[in-house]
Amino acid sequence: MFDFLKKKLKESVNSLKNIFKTSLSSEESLEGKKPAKEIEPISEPEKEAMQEVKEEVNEEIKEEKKEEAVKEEEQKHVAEEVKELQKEVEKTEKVIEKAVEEEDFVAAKKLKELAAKAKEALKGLGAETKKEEAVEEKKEEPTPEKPKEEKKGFFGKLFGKHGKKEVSLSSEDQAIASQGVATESLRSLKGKKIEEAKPAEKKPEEKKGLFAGLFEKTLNEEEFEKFFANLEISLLESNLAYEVTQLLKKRLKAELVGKKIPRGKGEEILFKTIEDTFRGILFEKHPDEILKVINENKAKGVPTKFLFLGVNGVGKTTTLAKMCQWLKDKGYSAVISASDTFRAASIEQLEKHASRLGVDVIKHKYGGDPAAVAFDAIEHAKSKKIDVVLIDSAGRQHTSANLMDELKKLKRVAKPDFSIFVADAMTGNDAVEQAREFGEQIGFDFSILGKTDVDQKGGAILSVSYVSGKPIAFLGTGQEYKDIEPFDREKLLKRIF
Ligand SMILES: Nc1nc2c(ncn2[C@@H]2O[C@H](COP(=O)(O)OP(=O)(O)O)[C@@H](O)[C@H]2O)c(=O)[nH]1
Ligand SMILES: [Mg+2]
Repeated sequence: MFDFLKKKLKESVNSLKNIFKTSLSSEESLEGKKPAKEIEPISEPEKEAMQEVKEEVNEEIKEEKKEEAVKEEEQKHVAEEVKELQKEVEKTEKVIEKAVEEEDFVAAKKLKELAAKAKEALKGLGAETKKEEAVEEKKEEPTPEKPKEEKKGFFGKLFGKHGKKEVSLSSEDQAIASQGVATESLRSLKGKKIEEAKPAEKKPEEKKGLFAGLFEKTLNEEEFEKFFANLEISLLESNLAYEVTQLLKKRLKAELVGKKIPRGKGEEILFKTIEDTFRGILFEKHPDEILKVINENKAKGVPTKFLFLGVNGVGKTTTLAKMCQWLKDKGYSAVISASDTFRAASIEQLEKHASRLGVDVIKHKYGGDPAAVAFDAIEHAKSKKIDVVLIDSAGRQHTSANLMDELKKLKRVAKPDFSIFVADAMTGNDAVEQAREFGEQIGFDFSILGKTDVDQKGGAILSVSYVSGKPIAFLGTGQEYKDIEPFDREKLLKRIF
């Protein structure tokens, strides 16, 4: 019943992701990568490895009898550059951390610039971007050992001692590199053959904090408005009432604007806020509360009266019949009041239901006074000790003053224990408008939303109780008597989230 809404929410999540994407990375998406805090710093073994690479690279140059003296010269400088690189890691880290503290966009801008530099340098290293294929073997070289799990992290892969491999960086590594590690020093390593990572000892404590906060993002008001404008259209298309969209806007704004949102958390915050808001606007009427009243009345020897209200064709009569079955299953006796004296064949329709359900119908002529029919049905119930009176009513447009007056009279005379507003979930915002109108003019105790089995959008269910301020007791889920289920908020939310 929420297929449409779910699709729309997913789209809005993607649009939120895009906002992050454009701010964090110039061309490559960093999306889906681990949060910065999980990125490894340089461990001691890695530092040693960096040192070793100097000798090994030099060795290699000699072995291969490099003809170009310039290149040989460059190779000799690797060691110094590695040391330089270390310093720059620390320096860059501080700069970015400071920038993040001060203002996220400054940091983001910085990241962007550095990312561009890093990518350029990495291109020279023949870096691969596939995350999982961290190390790609060169055909002409001996097959090295399989890369081990621990060989994570930028430096671990860049500098290591076993296996002669071309460096291949995962996207995660590129992300790290793009945070400033790849600088001019890194650039100077272009074209060099670098050894694969030595398996670094895991030092979890060092993993934390080094780049913490780098992936944070702060949405400004303008970005939020742009994002929400699209989400709002989706929500309205899903039949959510305008009031609900505005409530969501307020809540989302409070959660997203001006707050530091760690990478990958935007989606979570978005969904959680929407879910919490939906939870807050869905009021349940537990069936036990209804049964309690019936039992209390029964103890007093009086019938419990249910009045079914709603516009034409929403499913009042069908819902009344379903409720009759539900109550009968619980052991209560019932009588039906054919108080829709307006619609052609309405009395016959009720008689059919009644005979199938094995209950009596109290009826008058067509065009008769609905309140008088209800009066008779109640008297009948009293004299026959029947537990429940189910009062049907005529549905015309909710805007019809005549109908509303007639219903007011019916309610005055019948004095129902429960006035039930029946709506067709499929009609979306119309259902919400009807709930508002019936609520204001007649007043009701709870709603039953029918045809939820054929409603793809779900917005009416989410909006009716909020707009009317009255709980939902049941959902109609089909055309059979059994197709009615107590409204369960959490179950419903699980279908969306
Ligand atoms: N699919 C589906 N159809 C329903 C449901 N409830 C009612 N209907 C159908 O809606 C139509 C109108 O129902 P009816 O009870 O006559 O509406 P009323 O004019 O409000 O009394 C009938 O064809 C019903 O079978 C439901 O929960 N699911
Ligand atoms: Mg009817």
